[in-house]
Amino acid sequence: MAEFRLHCFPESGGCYKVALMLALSGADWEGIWVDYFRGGGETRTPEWKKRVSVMGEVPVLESDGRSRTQSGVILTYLSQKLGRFQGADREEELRWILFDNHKFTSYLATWRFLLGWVKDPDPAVVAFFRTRVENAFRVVEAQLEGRDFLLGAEPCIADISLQGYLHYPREEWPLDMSAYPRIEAWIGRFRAMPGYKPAYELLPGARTAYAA
Ligand SMILES: N[C@@H](CCC(=O)N[C@@H](CS)C(=O)NCC(=O)O)C(=O)O
Repeated sequence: MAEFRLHCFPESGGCYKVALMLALSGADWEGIWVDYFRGGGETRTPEWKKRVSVMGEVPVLESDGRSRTQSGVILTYLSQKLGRFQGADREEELRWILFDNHKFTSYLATWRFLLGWVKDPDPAVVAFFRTRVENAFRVVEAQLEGRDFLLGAEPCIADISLQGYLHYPREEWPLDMSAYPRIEAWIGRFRAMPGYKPAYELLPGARTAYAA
């Protein structure tokens, strides 16, 4: 049995954050596919919530005889356990993880989900989320001025957290990236790291067909 067992599905950028951390750290890990889409979703059943997480969300990481949820908590645990990607300023690192969970990943994930997995989404709702995504991208683009990574010259778990949805095919999140050259370069720095793989290559399970 692998040291780290990640409950996940391939379309989840939240799961990819954890998988990317494990892969870039060269950890001994395995992915355990969760059936998120069919039959209302395995994670939403009372049985799964009771057995795995009351929040009904993945990623879930099992290791050291414990089940951990919330990618920010999992990434913090892994950075300590593996001694990798620890930000020089842990308060600043947490600040960016919280920003990510509220404004960056959450809006990007919802916009992408509406575009790819919801039949006939309300155009006004799609436009709302796109605007929120663009606002969040502008914030990150500004932070990356004069920095290779969010906190400076070295990558930390906050960078990994925000990378979650950026390694899916561009047609799933069709933003004009010419407006965000620093974010584009920052994505490229991750692609060049040893152990890197894009989301659909790293996470187990078949990709679910688009609803449209
Ligand atoms: N803040 C959480 C968000 C996790 C999350 O939203 N996971 C999604 C999959 S990407 C999920 O399991 N959602 C459950 C649902 O929609 O019922 C984290 O970073 O771990």
